[in-house]
Amino acid sequence: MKKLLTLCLLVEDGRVLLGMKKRGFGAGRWNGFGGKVEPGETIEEAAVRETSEECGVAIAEMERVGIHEFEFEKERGNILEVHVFRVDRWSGEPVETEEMEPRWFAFSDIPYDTMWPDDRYWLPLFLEGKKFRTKFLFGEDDSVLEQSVEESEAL
Ligand code: 8WT
Repeated sequence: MKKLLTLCLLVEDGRVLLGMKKRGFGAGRWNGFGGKVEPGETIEEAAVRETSEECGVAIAEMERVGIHEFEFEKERGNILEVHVFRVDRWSGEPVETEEMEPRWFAFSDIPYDTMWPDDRYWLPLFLEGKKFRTKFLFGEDDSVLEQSVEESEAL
């Protein structure tokens, strides 16, 4: 079984926009914007919708830069396929919503200790402008049990 999800990171002037998740899955962590792809929706449509819902900005230009396959040890065979987008143009200013409190972080000051533990493996590649494919297996407390991260031109 495979689930499709999106993850969008706005980038401007050497900074990246993260949101503090206020409730639900991943609450208490800084991460990008995104979520499940709904039936009848393309991956890109889902990325645009979720980013609007979670921080109020309308994406004008984005590029898919990575694909993750996340799996949890306690749910083997249930793959979360996460499509990662770098967002380079948008309209509107990020605003706090029920879901997220947005904040800009300098590339040199990323709060890895308060992020999903996979982020420290792949976000540096993202910040270098590289494309990537990853696989992560998570264990108890979302610890990383196995990981592979490779640069990939094609995706
Ligand atoms: C991440 C947002 C995530 N990793 N890096 C995430 N950003 C299922 S593991 C995981 N959500 N979920």
